[in-house]
Amino acid sequence: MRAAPTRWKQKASDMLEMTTAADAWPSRTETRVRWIPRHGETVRTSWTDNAPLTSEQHASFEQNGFVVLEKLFSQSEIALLQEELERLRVDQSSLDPETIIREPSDDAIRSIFAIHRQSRIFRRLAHDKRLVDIARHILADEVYIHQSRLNHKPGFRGKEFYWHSDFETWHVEDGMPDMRAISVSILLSENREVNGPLMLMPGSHKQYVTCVGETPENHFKTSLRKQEYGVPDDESLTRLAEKGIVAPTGPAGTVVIFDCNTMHGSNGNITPLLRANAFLVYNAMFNALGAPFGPKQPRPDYIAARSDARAIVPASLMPGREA
Ligand code: 6CS
Ligand code: FE
Repeated sequence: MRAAPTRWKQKASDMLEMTTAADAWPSRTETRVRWIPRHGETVRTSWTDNAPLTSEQHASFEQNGFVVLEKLFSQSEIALLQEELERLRVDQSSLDPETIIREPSDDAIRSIFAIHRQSRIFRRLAHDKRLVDIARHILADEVYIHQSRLNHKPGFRGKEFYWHSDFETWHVEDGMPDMRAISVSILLSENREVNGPLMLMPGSHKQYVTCVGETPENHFKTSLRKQEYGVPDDESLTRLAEKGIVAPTGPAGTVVIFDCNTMHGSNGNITPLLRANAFLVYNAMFNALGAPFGPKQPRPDYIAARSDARAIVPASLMPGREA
């Protein structure tokens, strides 16, 4: 009789150990798909009058997992970013060749990673007070850049990005502990219905959908051109899409901010029209990367920052007010 409480105690401590060691967001570990609900608020700071988002924008992010901001930047700021985009497209001599990802079918540039470290203009953009304030508001912490990239989706041959949750990849392949990161996409060309704009599934950020298939080592060497692991199953995508699929369109300068777990993707671009954007991922400081949950080898720093995980200082994009 008296032994029972001890056994219970023993059992409780075993369970505690199991809970601390267990992965809260397992993926690519089982042959079946699981939906794991996400609890708690996505926007971690309560809305007040001086928040950097209006109450509608704040509520849209909370409910849908994304928000679209128009006219955040001036015409001259956008022109400056477009000039820099073009400069890097034409001449990559200043870039680390490793950071340039090409289309799977030809040599056209698909993405350039670590642009905030390789370009003064994009470094300023990453530090821009308007963006940093929104990131701090949503994540309720100081922030740093986990990943940055330029996505060119060239006319005629730009290929699609299949449906995915960024967090699924960042957790499994980069060891990002929790859903405390946001992506900011700054459109650098007009995005129309026809030239392969970003598509998002509203509300999908509230469910974590596990993926099937073990990640091969060095997966990034192929996944950034065409992703084959970390891909959700058709049935889950069908269910998530029941709330709709939204493809925000707008002129260059439009900003789309989305949660790291929002299901998204984009079609190819067979139009003659360029589609390009700059992409910045802000992660909460306390959510810094650990060991990957999947492959043993972490991905390179230019894809998932470890060495420069320090808070970024809000500044202004315009010259003369350097970060
Ligand atoms: O693997 C990654 O980290 C990148 N790949 C995709 C398709 N989206 C998120 C991220 O930029
Ligand atoms: Fe993505």
